[in-house]
Amino acid sequence: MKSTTFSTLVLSIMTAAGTAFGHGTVDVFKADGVSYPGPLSMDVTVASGYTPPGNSATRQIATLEPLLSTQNILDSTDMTCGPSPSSSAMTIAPITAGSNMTFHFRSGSPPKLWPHNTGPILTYMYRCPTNTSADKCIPGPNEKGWFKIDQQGMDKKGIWAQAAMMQNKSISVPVPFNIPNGDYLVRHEVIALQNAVNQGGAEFYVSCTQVRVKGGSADDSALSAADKVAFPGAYKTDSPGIYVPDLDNGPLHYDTFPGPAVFAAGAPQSNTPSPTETQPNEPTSTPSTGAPLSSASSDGASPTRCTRTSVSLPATPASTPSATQSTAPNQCARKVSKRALRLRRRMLQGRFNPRPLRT
Ligand SMILES: [Cu+2]
Repeated sequence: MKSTTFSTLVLSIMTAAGTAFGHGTVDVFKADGVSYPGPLSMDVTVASGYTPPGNSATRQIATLEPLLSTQNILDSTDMTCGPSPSSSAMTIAPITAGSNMTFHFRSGSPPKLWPHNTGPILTYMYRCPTNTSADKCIPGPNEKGWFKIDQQGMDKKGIWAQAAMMQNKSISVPVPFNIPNGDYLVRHEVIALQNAVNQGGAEFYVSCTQVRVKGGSADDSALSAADKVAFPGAYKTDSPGIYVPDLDNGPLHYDTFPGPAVFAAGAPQSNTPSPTETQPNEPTSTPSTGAPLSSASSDGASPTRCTRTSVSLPATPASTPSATQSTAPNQCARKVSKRALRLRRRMLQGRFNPRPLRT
C-alpha cells in the first residue's frame, strides 16, 4: 500500500514541522492595564530584526517544547514553573485583587499563532513567604503552597477556552478579591490534550509570573481555607482530565479538571462558579463584593455545563463558567453530540481559518 506509506510519511513530516514551529509560551502578560512581554525562550534563535522582550514579569523557560504527562515529568521540578526556568524574572507586576489579569500566548520567535485548540487552561497562585519578594520566591518542590484560582475548559457550546488562544485572543483570569496583599507567583498552565488519548500524551505549558497583590485582605486568614497542592506532586499520568482515553469519540464534555477545587474567594458555598471569560486585550477591573455571583442563575437552570469536545471556533469570546470540581454526569452530552461531529468534520475539511497574527 504505497499511498498509505506515503501518507504516513507526509504526516510524520508535518508532525515534525509542527514540533519545530509549534508549541510556545506567554507572549504578553497584562495586569492593572500594563502589558509585560513574555520571556524569550532559551531555545529560540533570535531572528534578525526581532527585539527580545524587556521587562518581563514571567520567568524564562529553557524551551518552548511542552512538558509531557509521563509520570517522570509530572514528578519533576519542571512542573513548578516550566522547563528549567530561570530563578527570577526582571520585574514584579502590581495587580489589584478582584481585577483580571490576561495571558496572551505565542508560538516560536518571532511570534506565530498559538497552535492548539484542545484542552483546558488552569491558573494557580503561590503566596511568597513573608519578607520574600516575588523575584526571590522559590517554592519548595514538595511544598503544598499552590492554590487554584481559575480553570477554563469548555463553554456550553463545547468550545474550549484554548480555541480562543488559537484565534490570537488573550485569556482573562480573575484574581480573587480577598487574597492577602503581598507577593505571589502566578502559575499559568495550558494543557493541550490533542494526544491525551494515551497516557503521557498531554502537553503542559507552564509558566510563573511574579506579581504583587494590592487591594486585597490585610491578613492571611482568607487563604486558610484554600486547598493547596505541591508542584510537582499534584498530578498523575492517569489523572482524569490529563489522560482522556475517549477524547476522539467524545468526551462530549470535559467536567473533571486535574488538581484541587478552585479557591472560592469569600464565598461560603463551594459551588458558586466564578465567571471567567476570555476577553482579548481588555482586562476588566471588576472588584468583587463577595455577593453571590449572578451568573450561576442567569446562565441557566443547572450548574452542570453542557460540555463537549469540539475543534470549532467561537463566534464570540468563550465564556466558561469555571465551577469547582464537578464529576456529575453531564446531561447535555447526548443532545449536542451531532453538532460536535458536524463541527469536527468542518474542521477537518479545512474551513478553519484563524485570523492573522497581530503585530
Ligand atoms: Cu504543541
